[in-house]
Amino acid sequence: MTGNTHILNWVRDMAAMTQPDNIVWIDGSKEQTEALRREACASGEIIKLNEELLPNCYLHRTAVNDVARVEDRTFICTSKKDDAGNINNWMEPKACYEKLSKLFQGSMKGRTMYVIPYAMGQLGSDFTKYGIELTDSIYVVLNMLIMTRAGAHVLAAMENEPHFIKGLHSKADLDENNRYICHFPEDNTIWSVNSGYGGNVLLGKKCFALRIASYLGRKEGWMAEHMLILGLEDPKGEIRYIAAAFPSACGKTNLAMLIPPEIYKKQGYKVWCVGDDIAWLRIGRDGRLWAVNPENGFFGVAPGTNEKSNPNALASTRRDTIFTNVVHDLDTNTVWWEGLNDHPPVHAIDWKGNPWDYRKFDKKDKSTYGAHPNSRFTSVAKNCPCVSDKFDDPTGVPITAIIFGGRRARTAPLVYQSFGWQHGTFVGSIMASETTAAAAGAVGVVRRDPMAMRPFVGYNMGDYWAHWLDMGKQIPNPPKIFHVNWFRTDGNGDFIWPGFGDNMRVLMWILARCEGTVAAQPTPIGYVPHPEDINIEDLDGVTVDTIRDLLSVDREAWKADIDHIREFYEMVGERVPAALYEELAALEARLG
Ligand code: OXD
Ligand code: MN
Repeated sequence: MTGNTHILNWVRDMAAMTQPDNIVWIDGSKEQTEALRREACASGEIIKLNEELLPNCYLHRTAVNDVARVEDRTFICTSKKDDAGNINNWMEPKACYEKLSKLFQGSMKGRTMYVIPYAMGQLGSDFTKYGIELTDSIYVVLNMLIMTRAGAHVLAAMENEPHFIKGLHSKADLDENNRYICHFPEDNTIWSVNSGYGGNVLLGKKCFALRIASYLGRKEGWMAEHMLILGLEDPKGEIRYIAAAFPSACGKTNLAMLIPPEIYKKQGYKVWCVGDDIAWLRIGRDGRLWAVNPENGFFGVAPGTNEKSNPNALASTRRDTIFTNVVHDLDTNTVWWEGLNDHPPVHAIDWKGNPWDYRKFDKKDKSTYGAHPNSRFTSVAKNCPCVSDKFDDPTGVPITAIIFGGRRARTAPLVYQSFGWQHGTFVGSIMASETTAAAAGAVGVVRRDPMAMRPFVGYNMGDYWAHWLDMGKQIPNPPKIFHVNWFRTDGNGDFIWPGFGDNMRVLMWILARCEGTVAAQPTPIGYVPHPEDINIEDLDGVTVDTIRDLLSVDREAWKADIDHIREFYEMVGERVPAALYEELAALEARLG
């Protein structure tokens, strides 16, 4: 175990409250992990899949009322309400501890408490932070062993460490009316109760690596962002790294694992994945901004993942993976989900555990889906065919460009470049996505999601923007900041840009701008490419005119957006930096 009394005392106190029958320390050994898998198979918590077709893979189903992150039950508990800000739900820390203590009281009776020592980041790196998660769920343990670096070696590294993130999780009764995901950034503490769904219970991910880490980043002078990291290698073997923030379910995993179009592949271009969801960024000794992916695996959305959309992600799921809420194919003892292929299994069980008849499937009726739309795979990053050889590098990778992106039918062009860091921060702050016909509710409703961090900033959004502006002043050689929109539609509502691998054509323009080898046209919103500078070689049905249309700046749509942005800033409140209001006024003036 450990001699670290900070850890021992805290585990003792949490056990006194939750009253587990046993306490088991997770060491990460093959033997212990295998024994836990056997126990979870025996209890039905997980199902072992076909060892030949999907070696070392398992299927888990959550409770039907527990399938996604719960933003309305997620709280930031700072002593002052203003420090959490208007975007976050807030509870006074003492009141929250008291309220949740009642739910945790005796919640592990008859169960085992697992103690998971884990690190976010590679051991020995300046970036790395430690956490301990206490949980009564073997599913959580098995996922954390994939998603983080966890086990005895981490506990040994924490031997003299007073600072670690204290995470307490109990499934309790899975009561959705008493489900709480609470963060106490001033105490380095996370309490999560009455859920068993990944984003609510794998406390290293959104809770620690984004909410608590963003708070620590501000205090300590670094940044925690909802960003993928990819490396683009040119034929000379030089690799440039890009970090990109998109709202949840806008294709971060697909972009991070992009397959270059044939025209680039045959010249020797390659794309390497460093991370698909979270980036921690620090100023390096060379004055550039450096990034690591603090995670160790991918917690990806299964539906829509296939051989064409993302062969690398699919390949990552072919072994050592935990599938959650997908279809169980009984004939082959494998898994399936909507969009995997055109061969749904004939004898199958759906995500709720009921027999599933694929012939009744109706795209418009969610109740006929075999896999839940938010069903997931938890896969080992190192199993990804395009994982970067810098994945484990404790120094991380230097970032050349930052990209923000959203899903906009008309307003945002395919790509534009900000005028500089301050304007780039403004561009990030006004990021937005529109709801699509695929989801319930009105079509085209704009949700502002600044830097894709709306659900994940662990403090006041205005202070977060101020921190971005401060960082810009401190980075001697900052990345250039861009905005992309893969989702412009034509009059019929069809996407104009092919997306997926062809997004590399846009990345090439972005990198050329960073090198200073291509010109651009200044517009009121930023620098937009000359249409002929986006490479459309071998791109069926896309002409220079298509690109011209994709790059057009619709002034009226932007003017209409200004009011929406101002309303949003007012909602964020008094701490919105003056510099961002100045950028808004300047944009308005440029639009005329
Ligand atoms: C998310 C995720 O919801 O990564 O953003 O799971
Ligand atoms: Mn995410």
